[in-house]
Amino acid sequence: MSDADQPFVQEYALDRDCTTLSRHVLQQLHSFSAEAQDLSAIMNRIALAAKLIARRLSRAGLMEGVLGFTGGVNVQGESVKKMDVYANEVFISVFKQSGLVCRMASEEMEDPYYIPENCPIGRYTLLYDPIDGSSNVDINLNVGSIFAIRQQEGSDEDGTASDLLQNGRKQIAAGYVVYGPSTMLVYSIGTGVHAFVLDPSLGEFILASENIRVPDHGPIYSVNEGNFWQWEESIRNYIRYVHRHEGYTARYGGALVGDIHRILFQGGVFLYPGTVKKPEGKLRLLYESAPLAFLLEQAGGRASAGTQDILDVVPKALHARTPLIIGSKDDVSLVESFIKEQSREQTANRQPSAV
Ligand code: P6P
Repeated sequence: MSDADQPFVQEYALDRDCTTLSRHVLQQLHSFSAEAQDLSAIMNRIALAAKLIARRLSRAGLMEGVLGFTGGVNVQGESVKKMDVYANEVFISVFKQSGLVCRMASEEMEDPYYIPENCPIGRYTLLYDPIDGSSNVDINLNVGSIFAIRQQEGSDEDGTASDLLQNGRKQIAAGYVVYGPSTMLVYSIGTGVHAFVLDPSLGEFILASENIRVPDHGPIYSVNEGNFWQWEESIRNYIRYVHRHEGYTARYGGALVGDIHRILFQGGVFLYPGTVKKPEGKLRLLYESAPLAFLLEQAGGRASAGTQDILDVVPKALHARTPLIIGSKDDVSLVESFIKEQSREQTANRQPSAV
């Protein structure tokens, strides 16, 4: 590198190190309006929550009271990990006294949590899964946090949060944090998908990838094949197809965020289908599937519940579940083609045969 290049490289390096999350939001919005500043500040608070969670995860094996179960069961009927509780409280703490978020809906709380001191000013709701994939925490494998931001519509005086029971196109921002070899925050405010890496030496998330595009097709299919015999025949037919055709490879980490992160960068499809016993599937709509669907659509991918886009699904309840087929648009469409084929066959079988 010639001496002449030195200043440019240094300037670029400095500018890159200054491209923090809050600055990037304002750049993306090309605005310093009150709404832009709000969104920038909210993202900054989410980044703080991520840093606090990452710090605890990095020392979990050395500290008392971090790993293992609390002995309680959450609204989902799932055993609660100590890390689930800690992470949930971190998100609440970083938004108190923020004047930003009035209401918080979490996988770990049956009802939304209100922050009254924020409500006259902050009209935003944060929907989040504080630690996704917590079964991985005790074995030091990647876990994640998932978040979505919506405007609060109406006063919600009855506390039913009924305005949250709207489809995912009401989201104004969404993203996830993946706690892996590095901690990465991936987000979108509707202007593309962008990834930041936590630089521990700065204590800041620094821009790493801008305008990420998921490939139209990829080799990965990510699904828990242990559920094979619980699926509809259409999903079993899709799995038989990828087993019998070259160019596919299975990757399943048991933690949604890590599996989605792989597909965002390498292409392919993640599936958590419904089963005959639980047609609604396992994953939650409002704070898992809808935020990830927002991101993948922003990256040129797709997310389907099987017969409709995830972003068009209207939840009947705060903790509603949905089947999820998400990733490269060609691969999501291929899965849907097997579902459509089964539907056609079922319809044909119901037709009275011509005599
Ligand atoms: P299964 C983790 O518990 C989670 O909610 C997601 O992170 C993950 O994709 C899924 O459940 C794994 O579920 O039934 O394959 O263990």
